[in-house]
Amino acid sequence: MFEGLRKKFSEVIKGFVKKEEQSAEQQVEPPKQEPGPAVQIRPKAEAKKEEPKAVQRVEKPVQAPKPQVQEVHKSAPKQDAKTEKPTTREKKEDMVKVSLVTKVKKAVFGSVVLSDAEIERLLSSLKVSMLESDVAFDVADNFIGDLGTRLKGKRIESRSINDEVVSEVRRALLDTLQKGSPGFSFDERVRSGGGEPFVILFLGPNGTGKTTTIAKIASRLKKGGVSSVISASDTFRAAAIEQMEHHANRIGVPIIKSVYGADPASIAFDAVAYARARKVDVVLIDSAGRQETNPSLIREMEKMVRVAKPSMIIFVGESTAGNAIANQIVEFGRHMKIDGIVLTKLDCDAKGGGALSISHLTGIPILFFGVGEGYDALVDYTPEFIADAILPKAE
Ligand SMILES: Nc1nc2c(ncn2[C@@H]2O[C@H](COP(=O)(O)OP(=O)(O)OP(=O)(O)O)[C@@H](O)[C@H]2O)c(=O)[nH]1
Ligand SMILES: [Mg+2]
Repeated sequence: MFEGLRKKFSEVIKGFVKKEEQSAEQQVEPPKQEPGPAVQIRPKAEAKKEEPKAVQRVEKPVQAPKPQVQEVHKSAPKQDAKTEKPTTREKKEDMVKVSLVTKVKKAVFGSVVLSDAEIERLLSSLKVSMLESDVAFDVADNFIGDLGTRLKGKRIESRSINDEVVSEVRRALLDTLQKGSPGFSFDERVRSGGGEPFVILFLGPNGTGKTTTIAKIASRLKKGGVSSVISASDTFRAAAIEQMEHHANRIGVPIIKSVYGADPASIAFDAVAYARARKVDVVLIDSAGRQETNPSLIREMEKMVRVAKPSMIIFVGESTAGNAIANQIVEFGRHMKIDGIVLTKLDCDAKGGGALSISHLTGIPILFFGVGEGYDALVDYTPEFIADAILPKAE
């Protein structure tokens, strides 16, 4: 689950932090040839003597980030005011002197400003890592933009560069993922029927995990004290009814079933009637796997929607299908309103790009992740779950 992103993020962040820590060490340690008092701005001639070493370090873009120079101009107006308009060379020398002052200031405050050039490199490497893991371009872009704003010009304690950078990456990731959050609680929503059963129709391509997800949700509802009945409305695939029945029996929830070839919509209708009569809270309707491109199967599904009048339609897609799921959802969405997504088999998906992108691409929230075959292997979509899985622990 997200192994690819975790590894890449870890490598990229480590590389960045290492460079920044080295740079901070150089900045924090006062140069050897000018101990203590040399902090003060000295006459040009003296500065010139030591120029080669200082100039080399300061002029490197990485070691002389913009903020240092800006900071310097703020603190050096007195000297400038006294002198006549400086020549370019004088300006350069002033920058060198000022930079030395800044270095010592940093020694006092123990903090550094990250290099803009290195931040750009970090952002670009993280973006490539995301794209390689199938994260949609817009999502990667959004994340990088947010992270750039957070890091640029940020003053960081030189001892905690790693922790600060990791936590800013995490915050940017959470912000980006927040946009895909459902904004409602599934458990509360299913209880909102007001005496009427809450009817959920599950649909999606073949073999994505619809039947297993229904079993997981029935088990979860039961544990939470919510009653449910299952409609075995896949009358198409061999053994589909027995499979659903096996799960229902193991979990201990009623199932309404018929024979192969029977009308799936009428079984769903019977299940809703059963729930109404017995005051069952939730109806979970299974359906045969179908491609969004098959018109007769789509018509059958439309009939189910008309007859069972679901309170919620959930699309079940396989995480490994990546962003192709978004196209499937858009196609299904032309015929019925999809309210939520369950992304299964995340445990088998080393990339996980779809998990980060599908809500952005479709505007439909992911409700749950399937993370295994057991009944408990269903987790709520939360930005924190993804961030925890992707980000290296701070060392
Ligand atoms: N590893 C893993 N396997 C899963 C997950 N969800 C479902 N599966 C497995 O995927 C296979 C297909 O699951 P089903 O629930 O039968 O899928 P379906 O969508 O109902 O399939 P059809 O009815 O044929 O369209 C089964 O072997 C499940 O155990 C998951 O989150 N992780
Ligand atoms: Mg099935």
